[in-house]
Amino acid sequence: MKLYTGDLSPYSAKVRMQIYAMGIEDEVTFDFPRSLIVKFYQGKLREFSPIGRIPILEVDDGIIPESEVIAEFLDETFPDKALLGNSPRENADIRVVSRIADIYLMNNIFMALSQMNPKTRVEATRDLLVGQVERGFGALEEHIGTGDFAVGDRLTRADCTLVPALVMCQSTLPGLGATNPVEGTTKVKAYWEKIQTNPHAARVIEEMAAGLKERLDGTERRRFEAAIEEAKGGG
Ligand SMILES: N[C@@H](CCC(=O)N[C@@H](CS)C(=O)NCC(=O)O)C(=O)O
Repeated sequence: MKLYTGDLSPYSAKVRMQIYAMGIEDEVTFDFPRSLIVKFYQGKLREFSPIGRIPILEVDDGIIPESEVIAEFLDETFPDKALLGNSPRENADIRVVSRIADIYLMNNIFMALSQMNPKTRVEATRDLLVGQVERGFGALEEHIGTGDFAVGDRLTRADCTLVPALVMCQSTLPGLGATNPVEGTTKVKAYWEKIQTNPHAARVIEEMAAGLKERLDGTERRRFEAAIEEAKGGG
């Protein structure tokens, strides 16, 4: 199996964290070949995967898009290592936290990225999206557990989705002129302080930081330009 993934991509980080925590790195290789890098930055990834977004899991008979679907697939493929709970009820709690992180935090933050530049910002759009993120935090504060992990007493898929989402909140909300909503919470704040010491969480946090650095210092752009040049040369 091959996972097409990017360091900075929180949806990719979510699946990578799951793979690390399941201990299945021997089963899945990580890649983002030049041909796909070119398509990704030219907005043509949908020629490879109709949804046109990463992560994408390539399996023997085709591709699987969407981080949550890939996550379920990995759990079902390696059931003895699945990052779910001990009962249907606990699984429901895990899925609720994962959905809050995915849909109400990450999705709104992604849309709000278009409002980062104060010169072109539409305040009403920014307010709407930041408001939705804050509302998501209100729900998260109610649903998250009080132990070392988001749900229950071990690392689950709830943590794998939540950690990259919280990284995104930390790195983008100040740029939108908003306070990171983590600061206004009690349980989420305590969780965030603890989970960063977990080795699988720490690993994806570091990878995302490396990805952000590469974006800011131009390394990512240069890699893309080199990939285009090589593609033109047919090399
Ligand atoms: N719902 C998708 C979202 C994936 C997503 O938005 N990925 C971003 C990178 S983190 C992407 O590929 N964006 C490219 C685009 O929007 O064209 C998932 O869970 O996998």
